[in-house]
Amino acid sequence: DICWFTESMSSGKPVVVEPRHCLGVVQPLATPEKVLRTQMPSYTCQRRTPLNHHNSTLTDALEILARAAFFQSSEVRYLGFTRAVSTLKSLPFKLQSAEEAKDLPWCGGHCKTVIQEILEGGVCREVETIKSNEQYQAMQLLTGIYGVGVRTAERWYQEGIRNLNDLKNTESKLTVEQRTGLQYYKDLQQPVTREEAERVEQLVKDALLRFSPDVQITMTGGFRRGKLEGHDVDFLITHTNESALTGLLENAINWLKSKGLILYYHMKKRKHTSHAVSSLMDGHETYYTICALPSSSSQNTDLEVKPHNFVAAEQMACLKSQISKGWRAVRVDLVVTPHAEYPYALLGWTGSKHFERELRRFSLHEKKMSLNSHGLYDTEKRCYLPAHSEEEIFKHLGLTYISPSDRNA
Ligand code: DCT
Ligand code: MG
Repeated sequence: DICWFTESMSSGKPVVVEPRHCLGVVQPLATPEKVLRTQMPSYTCQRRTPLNHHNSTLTDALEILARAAFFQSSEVRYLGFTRAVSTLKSLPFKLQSAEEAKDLPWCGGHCKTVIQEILEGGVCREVETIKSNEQYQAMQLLTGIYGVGVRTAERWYQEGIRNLNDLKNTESKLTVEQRTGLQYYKDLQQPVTREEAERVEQLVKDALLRFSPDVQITMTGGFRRGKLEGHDVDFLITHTNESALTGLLENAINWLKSKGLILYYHMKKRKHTSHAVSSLMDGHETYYTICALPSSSSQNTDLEVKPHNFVAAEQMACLKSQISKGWRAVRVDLVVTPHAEYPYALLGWTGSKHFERELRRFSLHEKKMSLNSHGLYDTEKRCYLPAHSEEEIFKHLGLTYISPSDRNA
């Protein structure tokens, strides 16, 4: 029922529910909350998931279980917990009891037990045990290094590596990407603020417009969804004239490099994946970079004038160090897309990751269509469905349009 969320969530108020006639008997009036719970659609892309929601104690705990499952490469459990998290994030009220959870998609079984423990006692023992587990802590730390995935972190852990100091002796064995990740570790751990993202946008625009005055540049990822902070800044670049895109990003990157604004980059251009094997990450020309973002002129005075007792001491030290060196390292991803694919690329790079995953699962299982950041392929009619906007893509899929700020699944 795609209408499920439209009235109720936009107003933030529960819907008025009419009595139902069933087998000739008038059923008692269900509470609006119960209707919302029992009728919640199962796919994330069929409902709104705002940035701020009502169940963060539960979602924080379940996200730890999801991460632990991810570290153990247990995809089924990872997806199970992630789907439960996403359900709770789109619930427009605070869940009161585990009994209520049983009506919600993906919130039964193991998740229900976790929800019950937290709602009744404030904490979940399993989650607390994971948080204090040495391997979990090491995996969290090591996968936080740019260029280090779960498999590498797992191998390092087995070799006895527990922290960044342990890695110093093995530096020769690291890839260039990992060495760079280690070198800028502190800066890259600091969340990028919206203000910093906007200054990065200015740098990227200055560089690109130098080579092509009509190029179109859009900030995507978490910032497009309204997040105030992110782990990086993502940009999508296109031009109505496709030939203007040839070599454009390379020129812009070289220019930024010559100004000392690029600390590291690598480019990936994967082959255009066939729609029969729809992959998560697609084949657009993508530059993964680390930029040196110059400190803003106001930053220095800000730090002296404003009381910063809400900032942790370590964070404060990092901020001070960034100011004294005059810049901070920021992860920036730049993606080039042909204009005809732009709406699909925009939808794909806006995220969230889980929203994208669900959109693709819905397309394939419910509509027999294969979706990726290049297009939408109808496997029954055997044709591609062009689109001029994100709205049109939702329409092709028979889904109500969901704005970026409601894709925070
Ligand atoms: N993406 C995806 N699948 C992946 C990785 C990324 O669909 N495996 C898409 C969705 C989000 C977008 O690319 C940008 O990725 P991130 O920067 O990793 O995510 P984000 O939502 O922008 O998170 P953050 O705010 O922390 O940068
Ligand atoms: Mg991002």
